[in-house]
Formats: sequence, structure tokens, C-alpha cells
Amino acid sequence: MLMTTKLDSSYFIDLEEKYGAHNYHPLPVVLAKAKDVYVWDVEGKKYLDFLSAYSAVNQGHCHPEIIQTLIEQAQTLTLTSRAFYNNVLGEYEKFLTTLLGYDKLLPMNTGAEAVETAIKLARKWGYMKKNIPENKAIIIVCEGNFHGRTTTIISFSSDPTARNGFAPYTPGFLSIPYNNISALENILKEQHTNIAGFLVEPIQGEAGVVVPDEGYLRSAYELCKKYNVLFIADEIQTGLGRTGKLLACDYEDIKPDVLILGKALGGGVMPVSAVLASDEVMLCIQPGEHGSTFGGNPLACKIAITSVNVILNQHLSENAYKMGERFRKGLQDIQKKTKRISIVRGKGLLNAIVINEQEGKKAWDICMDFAKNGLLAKPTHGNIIRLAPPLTITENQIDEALDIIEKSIVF
Ligand code: IF1
Repeated sequence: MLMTTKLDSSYFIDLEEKYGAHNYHPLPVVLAKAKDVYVWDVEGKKYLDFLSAYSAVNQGHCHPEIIQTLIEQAQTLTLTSRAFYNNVLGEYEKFLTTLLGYDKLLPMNTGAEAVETAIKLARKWGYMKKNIPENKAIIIVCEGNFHGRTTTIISFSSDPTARNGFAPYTPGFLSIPYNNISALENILKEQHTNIAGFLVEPIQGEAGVVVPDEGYLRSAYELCKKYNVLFIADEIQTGLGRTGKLLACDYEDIKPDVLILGKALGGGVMPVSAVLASDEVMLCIQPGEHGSTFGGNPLACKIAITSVNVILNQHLSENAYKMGERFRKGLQDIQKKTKRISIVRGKGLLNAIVINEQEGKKAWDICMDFAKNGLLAKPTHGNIIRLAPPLTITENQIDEALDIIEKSIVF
């Protein structure tokens, strides 16, 4: 008898187990289809996606306009390298710099590449414009940061899981507590002459959606101005509508000297990242000093233009603000019915619940129950569950999610 392999979840899980690197520990859900805020597994079970590929799918899965752009550009011109000009990159650079108020944009692909670019830019600016002695430039980072997985970036990570075992580490970084303005002031007072930049997430995502006190970013920005230090905002996760404004920095009316974007810039279809800055900063990098094979490719640029236009035209930032308010209110109502949720926090549609695991359920097990009940989320750092749906989510879908969360936690 011909044995046919049943292409069910366990088949695909086994394939990844056998043939894939074990650098993740996914929830045992095998996705096969997605549309807007919903995803389906190989058995056809439907879920609300409350991870959004770590905020890379702000526009919703397989957005028709983004897919249409992908198809059209993919049949026209995909990759030229920067050895030549192309008829999309300049339009994209003009569009995004004009929208966000910068002189120049340096296109990259992944978030980590954009963060590395910002680090190189800040160092170069430090030597060329601030006269920091060669090889002495320092960049201030925050404890609890997550900026990517390259060897330099994990050199300044405070997370042993991300950092340990990858030495030797890149020097030139000093770490201070997040959301502690006197710590920043003290280090700037002591060492500002060699400090080129302050690299910060407006909300710390991986640390568990840690929202700083109101005014922290504004005070940090003003201290950077006072000591001639570049304020470098990593908005890879918080940007492009996620927190209820186009940029999380907009809440405090600050314009970072260096702005880093990624994730949703690619509209959920491909990696696109970007670094934006003034001419004074950006022109410190001259031809041949930095680059990337795929950075600024016509396909990515066309997709990025449509991705951002979808956020603007569908008012996704405003929707994220409104739906976020509704969602946190609902979570707080659930919190009143159980001891299992110790904290509810977030801004816009970047939220998290901190689970009191002493109350008999681990965050992982709660996420397994969420999945059984039709919602996908995953713990970050043990007992914190990030809850971040696409920004297209409706009131009814928020209420659907709250019902699932309550059913899974309160019993
Ligand atoms: C993983 C979460 C982590 C980021 C910020 C840069 C990057 C990220 C603020 C790098 C990437 C991803 C990476 C992914 C898990 C996820 C993540 F917070 F979003 F959940 F890790 F913190 N700056 N975040 O959040 O961008 O190179 O990945 O395109 O590595 O496990 P990337």
C-alpha cells in the first residue's frame, strides 16, 4: 500500500526540528495562510495574530495594495545594486525624507543592519564634526536594550542569552539604566567630549514593552543637544504607527538626530530598513565607506512607499491609538477578575501583560491556551506576554481578542 505522508503540523514541525537550526523555540503552531489580522494553520484553524511578526505586519497580512506593488515591481525591476542608479530609489528617498523632515536617507534591509549603520554614522560624525580623538568615540546605550543580533549589537546587550558565548565584544559602548535621566546626565557631564551618540528605543520592546516616564525622551533629547551628542532613536519596532503616532518620538515632539526604521517599512513582505539624518550627519559617510548588496533595491523601495502610504491613507496610527485605548481598558477589566495579570502596559497597539506565574500558570502555558482559543501571542523574557496585532484591527476584533484572553486566563 502506498504510504502517503500526512502534511499536518507535526510533519512540518519535525522537518524544522531535523533540518533547521534550533535558534528559536516556536509555539507548536504551523501557519499556512494569512489575511489582515487573521492567520490559519495547516489544519485550517483560524487565529487572531497578536504578534504581527514582531510588529513587521502593521498593515495586516498580505495587504492587497502592498501585494499588488510587489507583483508589478517584481515583473519590472527588482535588483540593480547601487553600482548604478535606478528609477525608484530617489523617489522613495524623497518621499520618506520629506514626510519625516530629514535631508537624507540611507537604505538598508534588516533592522540590525540599520542599527549598525547608525552606529557607524555616529562614530564618523563624532570624529569628523565633534573632533573626538580617533578610536575613542563612545555611544551610550540603555540596559534592557534590544537592537538586533549582530556581534557588535549584542556586545552592548544586557541580556545574557543574546550576549553570552559570542565574545570578543566590540568596544565603544557604555550602558546606563533606561528611563533614568540622571544616569544619562551624569555620564554626559563626565564624558561628553568623547560621546558621539545616545542610542535608545522610545519603548523597549523585547524587554517587555517597557514604557518610559512621560518626559524622559524629551529630557534625554535636550541633554543630547546640550552636550552635542546625537540622539539616535531606534523606531524599528515602535515606528510606523505602532504606538498610536507615526513615530513614538512624536508623543514628546522630538525629532531624533538619527532615526532608524525597519520591520513594517517592508509591509510584511520583505526586509526594508532605513536610517534618516541631516546632511551634517549623513554626509560624514562618503562613497565606498558603507553599503549593501540589496540596500535600496527597486523592489524594496516601491514596497516601502506603498507600505507607508497604507499607514497614512488608512489612518493606521490613529486606529492604533483608539484600538489601543480600548484594548488596555479591556485588559484592565480582565485584570480585576484575576490575580494572574500583575501589570498591563503599553502604548497604541504595542502592549504587554506581565503574568504572576505564582498564580498557577506560566506565560507559556497561557499562550498555549490563547492558541487553543484562537489567538497567537508569545512570551518575551519569561512571564511577559507581548500583545501586538496589526494596526488594521477593528473594535469587534479587539473585543474578540479580549474574550479569548479572558477565557484563557480567568477561570
Ligand atoms: C529576534 C521584538 C526582539 C527590534 C529593535 C532592532 C531590531 C529589532 C527595537 C533588529 C528586532 C525582533 C528580532 C527577533 C525578535 C524581535 C524582537 F522585540 F520585536 F520582539 F528581539 F526584541 N531594533 N526585533 O525590536 O531588527 O534585524 O530583526 O530586522 O531576533 O528574535 P532585525
